[in-house]
Amino acid sequence: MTEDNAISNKYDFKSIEAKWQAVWQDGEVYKVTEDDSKEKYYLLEMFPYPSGRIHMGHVRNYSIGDVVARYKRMRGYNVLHPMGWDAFGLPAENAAQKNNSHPATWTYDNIDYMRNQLHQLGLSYDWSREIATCNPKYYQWEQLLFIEMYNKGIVYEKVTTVNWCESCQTVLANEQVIEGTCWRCDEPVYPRKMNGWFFKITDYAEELLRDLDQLTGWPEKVLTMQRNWIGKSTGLTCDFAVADLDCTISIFTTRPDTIFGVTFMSIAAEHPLLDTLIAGTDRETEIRRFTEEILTQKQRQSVEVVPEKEGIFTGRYCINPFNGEKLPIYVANFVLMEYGTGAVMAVPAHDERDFEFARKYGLPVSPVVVPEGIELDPTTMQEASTIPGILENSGQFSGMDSLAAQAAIIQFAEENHFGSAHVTYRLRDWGISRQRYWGAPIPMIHCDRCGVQPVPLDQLPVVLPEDPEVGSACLPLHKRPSFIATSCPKCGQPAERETDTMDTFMESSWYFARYVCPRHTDSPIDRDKAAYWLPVDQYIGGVEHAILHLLYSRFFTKVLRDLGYLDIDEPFTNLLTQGMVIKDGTKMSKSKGNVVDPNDLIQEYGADTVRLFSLFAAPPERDLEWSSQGVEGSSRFLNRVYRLILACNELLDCDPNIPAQLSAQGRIVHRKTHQTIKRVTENIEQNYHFNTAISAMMELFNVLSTSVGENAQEQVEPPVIRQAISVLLLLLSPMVPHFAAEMWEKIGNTELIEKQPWPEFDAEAAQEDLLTIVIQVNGKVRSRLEVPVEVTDEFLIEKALADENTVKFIDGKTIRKTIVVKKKLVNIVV
Ligand code: ANZ
Ligand code: ZN
Repeated sequence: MTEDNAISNKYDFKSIEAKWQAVWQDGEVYKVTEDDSKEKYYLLEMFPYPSGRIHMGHVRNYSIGDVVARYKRMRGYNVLHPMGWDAFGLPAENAAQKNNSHPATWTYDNIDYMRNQLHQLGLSYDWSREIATCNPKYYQWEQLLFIEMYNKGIVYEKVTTVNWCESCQTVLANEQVIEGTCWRCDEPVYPRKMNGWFFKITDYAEELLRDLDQLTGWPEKVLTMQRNWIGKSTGLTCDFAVADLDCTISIFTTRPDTIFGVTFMSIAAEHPLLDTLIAGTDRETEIRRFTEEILTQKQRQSVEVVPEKEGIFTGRYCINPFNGEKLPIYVANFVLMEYGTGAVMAVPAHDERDFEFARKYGLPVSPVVVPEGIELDPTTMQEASTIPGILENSGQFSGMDSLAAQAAIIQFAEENHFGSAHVTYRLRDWGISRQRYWGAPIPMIHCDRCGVQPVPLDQLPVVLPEDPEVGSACLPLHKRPSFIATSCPKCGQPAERETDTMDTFMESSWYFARYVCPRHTDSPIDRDKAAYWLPVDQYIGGVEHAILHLLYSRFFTKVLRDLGYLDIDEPFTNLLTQGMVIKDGTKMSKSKGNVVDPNDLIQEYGADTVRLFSLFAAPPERDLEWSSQGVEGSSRFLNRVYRLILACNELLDCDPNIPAQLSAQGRIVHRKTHQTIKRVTENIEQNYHFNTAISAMMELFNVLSTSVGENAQEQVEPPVIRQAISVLLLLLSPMVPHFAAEMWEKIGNTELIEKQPWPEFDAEAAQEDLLTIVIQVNGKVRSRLEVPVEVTDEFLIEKALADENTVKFIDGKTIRKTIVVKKKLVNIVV
């Protein structure tokens, strides 16, 4: 092959991609405004953290989103497709410290670099809406919302025991503690007492749970994770009178059906009644020593690490109100004061923790819920029996099914006024205080005289000081005297600013709403624009955000609704969680050292090839296994389409009308064209299975390539070829937009391909011609089959073997051979 040939054999992706990116940008092709004449479609991908460079996970996420955005535009929707930066966070501080620069510099440099990378991918964003959450023009609204929430009682301050990561010097939400270690640095996390700000997300627990039922466009597994995170359970709180004292201890249980199996009671070391129980008794000193030990142990223990169960008898007893039994009261290290009532009715026969405790301290085990077909012998039981069954030794409830008994026992307690049904949630209030520098300052002021005061609204934003003070650019706010000093908005006397910054999950909890009016200066959200655009119709992102980010966004949506900004209950109608990009079976990540840099790929193959590969290699929800052959293959396909179009360019200059009568091959191409439109459309509409859509387009290409040029077997009418190629380009255009735009222009179109409607398929044209195939068994005609003209041998054999008549004549014998004569017969030899 000569040099010249080699060049014309491949399309020049570099200049083509640059050309179309400029056309889109200069023409503001993807800029949108509200337009009541069209149906809106809001497509959103999770915005990236500006870590430095985009990775294959981003490429995948954004390629998927871009196909949907471009497809919906061609279907006539007014598509909002914005992009921005989740720009606050710890990595900026770490990097700044390492490079002796400022987090803001690092962040904005990264944003510039990554914006350029996204540009090179040809993603169809409305860039006029770009936001960076570290910009005061963004977080000023977050501060305003914080104050409005404070005024409404959704924000409060309290001293709590928090999860403290020493190495990150920060408080972590429970969700950020993974098996006792920090989600970011893997170091152990310890409890610590601290003042902090909280959102009352628990006020919304029931609604957050209930509205999951509306989210029919979310994956079932994400709904389940949300449900479990909220963790609703209905139980019983019940009062047990203390013997010889005039007081009662209230317990909380989720298993009221086991109430006749209680053999002792355990209370938390911090339980307020403990003093009353032991005051003046001879065991007082010993018990106090023990509880102090538990409490210090708790302080030192890394969170979520389960200690050995320990307890001590208080010397007191209480009375089970159901059967009058006298039960010893213990202090136990595994009973939490923060949960339920801080006291537990212990049922060793049916609760693991109680069983362990009872065996250790020689307390009785008394089974009352007997699963069918199982015998529970209290002396030989090796573990608690936690499954449902039939009640025994349970007074008037004996013989009842344990589930039914729960309701009956709660009702009995309520009727007799010693207990009541009690709903609890696993969900805790959201602690949003962070002691880090690179975040939005919490807009509050502490005054010695007037207490805590919100910053007056006309003094917002409270700007994060970006000038470095003494030494370090990342000094937290509590070490910056010039930031702290202010005056009280109420009494005017010197006061101090709050120095905590907000959890960076805050910014991402409402950014989707800010995109509808990113430059709006009167309020955080323009109500009219929000009413037009929201909710987001399709949200796309990684499953790692399936719990927290989505829960917080849902919470914020409800809060924004209650503050009067929105009139929706849920932010995201449909959710797609894409799989990971993996290489040799492990997740692609810097720490694994198996990263493929999309930049290198774009340089070598062009953006369209990279996009096509990431769409073709797997359906979106599955993991995508990286393969360099796959990338090569995608590149080869595009070049083959390119050469085919060049080869038949002259044919395309013809009357576009399809003649009524077509040649045999013309009919095949025409049919395939319409079948492909149908398949691609269905694949996109039903479940975004772009991989099968691309396969369908490849099939169309294969039929076309046997119909034109030197290899053509039969002459095909030019209008049929012209239509097939146009359709192929239109269907390809959401996936490989630069390539399709260029080819579209090359075949003589003057209007942008982006402005074309999605092709309609003609059902009649897509209809298969049917053929009658003869089926023989051992050479004798036994049956006939009606099948489409275009079928594979495998399909024919499969059909033949399933045919009733054939089966009769095969008569269970072993099949030795099958012979197919194309379009005529199948012979089965037995
Ligand atoms: C009796 C019982 C019998 C229980 C049984 C369980 C099984 P979840 O389901 O996680 O909400 N509990 C209550 N308050 C506690 C506290 N402050 N610290 C430690 N444990 C506490 O857990 C509820 C169950 O945890 C309650 O139901 C109680 O033990 C225990 F076969 O009561 B159960
Ligand atoms: Zn004051």
